[in-house]
Amino acid sequence: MGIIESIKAYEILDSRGVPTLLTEIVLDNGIKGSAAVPSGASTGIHEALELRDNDKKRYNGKGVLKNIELINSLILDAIQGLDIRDQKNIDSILLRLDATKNKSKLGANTLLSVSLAAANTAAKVNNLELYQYIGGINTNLLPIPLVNVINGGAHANNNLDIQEYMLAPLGAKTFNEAIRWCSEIFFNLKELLKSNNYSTSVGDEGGFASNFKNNYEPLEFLLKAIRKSKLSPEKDVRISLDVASSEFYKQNKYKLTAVQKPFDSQKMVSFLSDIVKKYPIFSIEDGCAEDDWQGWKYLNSQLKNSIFVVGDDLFVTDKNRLAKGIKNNAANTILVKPNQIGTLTETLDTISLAKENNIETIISHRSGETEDNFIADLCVGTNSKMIKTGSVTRSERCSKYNRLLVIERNNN
Ligand code: 2PG
Ligand code: MG
Repeated sequence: MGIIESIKAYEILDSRGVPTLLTEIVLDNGIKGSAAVPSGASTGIHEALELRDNDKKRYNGKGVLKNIELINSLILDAIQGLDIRDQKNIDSILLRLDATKNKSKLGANTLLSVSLAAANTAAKVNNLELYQYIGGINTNLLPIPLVNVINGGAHANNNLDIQEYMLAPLGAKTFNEAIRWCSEIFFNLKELLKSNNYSTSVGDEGGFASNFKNNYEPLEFLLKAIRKSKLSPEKDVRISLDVASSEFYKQNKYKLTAVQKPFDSQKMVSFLSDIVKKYPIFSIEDGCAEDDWQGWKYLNSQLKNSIFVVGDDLFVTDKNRLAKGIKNNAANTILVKPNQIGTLTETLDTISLAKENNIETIISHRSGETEDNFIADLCVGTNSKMIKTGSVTRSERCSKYNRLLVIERNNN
């Protein structure tokens, strides 16, 4: 047994220096568990809301003291005395306390910090690794990491429209080998950028944030870096993109900076299909904007047989939006970010719906992260085929990769 006795919440900093929540649950038997929550930059308009203080005198209004107050009073009163192993009950109480459609009363950040801390604490009570607690005994699949080595869009101060250029080491025999390949490619890429007098400073997710001639040039650099690492850009390592196109969708058109005339949906899909023809692409995320359902249908019809067509802003980890996507054949893969929806139960429900409908799942970090590595366990615990958690540099990204390395090692 383990009964919730108290909760402590702290205002800590995320990887961008912005406040976020660290919440710790303490049980009557002295066992404690905690979780810290991340925060996005290219957030979808349908995401659950983050609650912040809006007190301009502190942290530019981004403080989370209000959230801490809510946790210490309203939330503690409602869940004190409950069995920590009853995650569904705890989450449904949190949802009832909020009772808004987009979690605007208590904040998805507030709810998620409590929800994930509860799961971490319950795993300890059960003497289980977190991924085993989440998924049971049939959880031994290590994911393909999608490693973001070139940053653009809202994550960098450069001229790239496409937000993320990632390595997808699909040919690696182990997770360990996948990470080694990506690290070696990262350093070869750095050499190539340096020798071309390109900047090697990095963006929010630890990938290089240089300026490039156009949106294609990073793909050429990646091909060179993969080959320089004695790997095949077809069989061993392919390329994944997060276009994050909602960011440049204005008045029903895609306004890429490099292109004079904005694209309509059809042209946007042709632009992406052309990239898939010319380069070894593994997946494309948010190729169309969050409400361009016609664009998505066309995109998926063109590309679903050759690559993973991934919905992030489109689905926002919401099972209702995913259901609409399934009905409309809008994508074959969903990006899963627990803080887009607010509780672990809702996240797991969305993953279940995806699995029942043969939609692949990619568990994902946010661009503002902490050292918390819950998503690594969530990925293994749900047998998700892929994880997206940034570059192989910056500790808030590596903490997820490092946790997966440990899980793999302990299972062999
Ligand atoms: C994305 C994420 C993570 P952000 O768009 O997929 O890479 O970015 O957290 O800024 O929304
Ligand atoms: Mg995205």
